[in-house]
Amino acid sequence: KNEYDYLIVGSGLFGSVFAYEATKAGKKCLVIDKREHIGGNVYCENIEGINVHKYGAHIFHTNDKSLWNYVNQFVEFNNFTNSPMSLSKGKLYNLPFNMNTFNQLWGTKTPHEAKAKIDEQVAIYGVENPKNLEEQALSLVGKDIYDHFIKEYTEKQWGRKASELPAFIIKRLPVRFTFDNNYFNDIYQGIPIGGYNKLIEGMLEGIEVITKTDYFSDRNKFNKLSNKIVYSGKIDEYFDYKLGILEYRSLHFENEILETDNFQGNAVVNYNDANYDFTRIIEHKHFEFGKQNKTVITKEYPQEWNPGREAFYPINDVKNQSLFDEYKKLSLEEKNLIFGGRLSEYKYYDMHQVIALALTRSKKELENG
Ligand code: GDU
Repeated sequence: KNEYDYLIVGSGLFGSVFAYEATKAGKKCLVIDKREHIGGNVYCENIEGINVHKYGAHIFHTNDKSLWNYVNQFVEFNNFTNSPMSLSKGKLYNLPFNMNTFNQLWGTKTPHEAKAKIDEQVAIYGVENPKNLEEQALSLVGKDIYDHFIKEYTEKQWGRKASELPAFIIKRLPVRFTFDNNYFNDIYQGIPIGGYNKLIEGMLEGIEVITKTDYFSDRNKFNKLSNKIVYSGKIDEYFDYKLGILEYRSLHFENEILETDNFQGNAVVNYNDANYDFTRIIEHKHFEFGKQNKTVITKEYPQEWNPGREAFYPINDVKNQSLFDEYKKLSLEEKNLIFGGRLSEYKYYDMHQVIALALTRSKKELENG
């Protein structure tokens, strides 16, 4: 018998939820992570007393009450509401697209006026069956909104023409005919009070964790330690890239500490215009209503990805998706292995989706074994 029931590769949300559930069921787990800290991309670095979202802004939201209660058992969440602003052609607008945005853009005052404006533009620029992001956006919201808030932002974000991107990316963004700047439609939303590290630490409390340890540095040794492996890394790397490399979009973050208590008055300001190389500025203190004297801001620069860089957004185009499907087939043939999470499923997941998935997978696994 091996020393552990589960070796968990990666201490992000998938691995941490799985480890917590398995331990609760009486299983022995070892969690390893190649980074020097736990938490994967939700990890926060404390700078000047501010929790800096080191791998990009994370705002928790869900419609599922049991999931909300689940995360709140580890750390209480605050009532932060994401209401990003967008700087476009020198002027600030509310997001997501709602009555405030339409008023700022066109001076429309009623839903009727705003709808008429959008309908008029959709009639001119929309198409019957949108085949790409540009056509999708023009068909949903028309040209003014597309030109002010979507085209340039999207082309920076993805490094490709909007007409060459899949339509589904833009379906994430809500369009509303109410004066509601809440970016998310979900009932529950917030940030852990004291930061995301508390969430992960709560899940991994009492569980053996080794950081700065790369599974691939000695996978034979690690495989022998446990009966089963729970893997949340890149699926193509698991198979030594033998079918090819899955592509991603990467990000580069530049932090600045500023000698002011309030730089932009909001956690998230998107920079639509192409003359800025970054897509947004995050001012982290606002996630927790911080009262510190200084502030920390992060400029987010999209980057081409290569295997040496951090993999952030999967490129779910036809080519990459079919390569993923091939890897997925291989993964289903592996015994004693459980895959899960954004990188091993090559999916643009939000946090609540990853947690829900880890709960389902661990339940199934622990009931059977
Ligand atoms: N988009 C625009 N203009 C914008 C914002 C987005 O065109 O001002 C397009 C882009 O193509 C983008 C897509 O819409 O790729 C999706 O936008 P999201 O803001 O949902 O993209 P992200 O995943 O980068 O956003 C992340 C989280 C969100 C939220 C956000 C912070 O996934 O849930 O937390 O950061 O406001």
